[in-house]
Amino acid sequence: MKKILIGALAIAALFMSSCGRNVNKPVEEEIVYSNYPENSPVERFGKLQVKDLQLCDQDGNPVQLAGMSTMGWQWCGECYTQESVETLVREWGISVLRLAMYVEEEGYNTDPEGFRDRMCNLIDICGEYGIYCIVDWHILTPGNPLDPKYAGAEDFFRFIANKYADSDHVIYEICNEPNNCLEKGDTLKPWECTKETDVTWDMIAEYANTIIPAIHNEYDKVGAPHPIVIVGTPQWDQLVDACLKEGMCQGNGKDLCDSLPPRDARLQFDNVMYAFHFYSKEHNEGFEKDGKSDYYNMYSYMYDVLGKLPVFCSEFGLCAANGDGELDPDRTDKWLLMLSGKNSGEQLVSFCNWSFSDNERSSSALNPGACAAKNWNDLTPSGEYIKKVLSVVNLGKADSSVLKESNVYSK
Ligand code: IDC
Repeated sequence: MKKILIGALAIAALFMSSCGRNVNKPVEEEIVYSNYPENSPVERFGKLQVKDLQLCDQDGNPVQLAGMSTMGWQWCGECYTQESVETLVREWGISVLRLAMYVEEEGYNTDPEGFRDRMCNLIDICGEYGIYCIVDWHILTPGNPLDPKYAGAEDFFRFIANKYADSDHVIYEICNEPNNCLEKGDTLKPWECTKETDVTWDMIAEYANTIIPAIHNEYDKVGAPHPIVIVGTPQWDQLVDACLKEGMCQGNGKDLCDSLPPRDARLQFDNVMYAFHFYSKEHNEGFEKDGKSDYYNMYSYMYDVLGKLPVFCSEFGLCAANGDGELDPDRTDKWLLMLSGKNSGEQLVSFCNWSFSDNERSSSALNPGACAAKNWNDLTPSGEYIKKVLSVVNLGKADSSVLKESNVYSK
């Protein structure tokens, strides 16, 4: 979706109609025609930017995007079509779709060109409906973005940035969930990590300091403002403020994290945001462990972080981090209310729900078989909840069954 400047055309027309006489009425405002649909999110907000802590529209007003994340296209590719995106826009009211492109896990590395084409196709569909999309380089195992398995990142991002530098709706997420797992178990216990190493903020920063300039370079070539780039943070996007602390704080050791000396290792680029992911059944106010009740309170941690860094919540689920099991809507309310400004920075944090898919896990918004049947509203309990949330946040519809004020987290 390109923007066409018609200011120049308007001047030419004035000259012609005045038969070459000097036209002394200057064209005061450059008229910009955008072919994003009228009243669509991108048409209204334009090119996004980060000001201080806040994601803002082109004019500097705060913006909160809310939408869905895809699952892996290699597993449920039939869920992502022109028709499903249209339903998500028109009936669910999403303003952003995260395009999760796994790199390992049978993803991009098996067919780089095929996956890249699919990415472009989905970017184009999002543009056609005037919603933002997130180009997610979805690394998972190994969890180090510098791993040789991810060596294709720079070429991939150069290609996308070159193609879309003059489009306003493309956001970049340069690495999903950095984490310490290098290798997963065999087929008997595929979820078990068999080899670990520390993946620190400094390693992520080294990666970001290569990829972000590569993206920016393509935008600079056409004189376009730099796009929003979301950067992953250690421990599956949970140690969000690692760039403000010396050393590595791992696990849920609150005392350890709090005692690390402060530093400023933020990335030195405009329009950078830090990724945060939560799964409410697991990441919440903490729970008892070994008889102790002072376990890590993620709410309290993020409440503070949101006053320090611009954050984008590109993934969250109502269930546990394995994407399955019991849902916790009340605790999800608590998180989403915090993201909607009830935090120390009064920051409006954009979010995407995991996931728009129809597999058998409880995090899927659709029931198994829904995508093959093109039944885009065959909702699971998670899907029902999130569809209501989106209508409250994006469409401003009152629905007291979600985002209950009684669930506000207060410090
Ligand atoms: C999970 C999928 C699952 C797939 C697995 C691949 O739900 O079907 O087998 O990935 O290893 C994340 C990750 C995301 C996970 C999701 C749910 O970003 O890739 O998807 N999750 O476990 N972080 C926390 C949870």
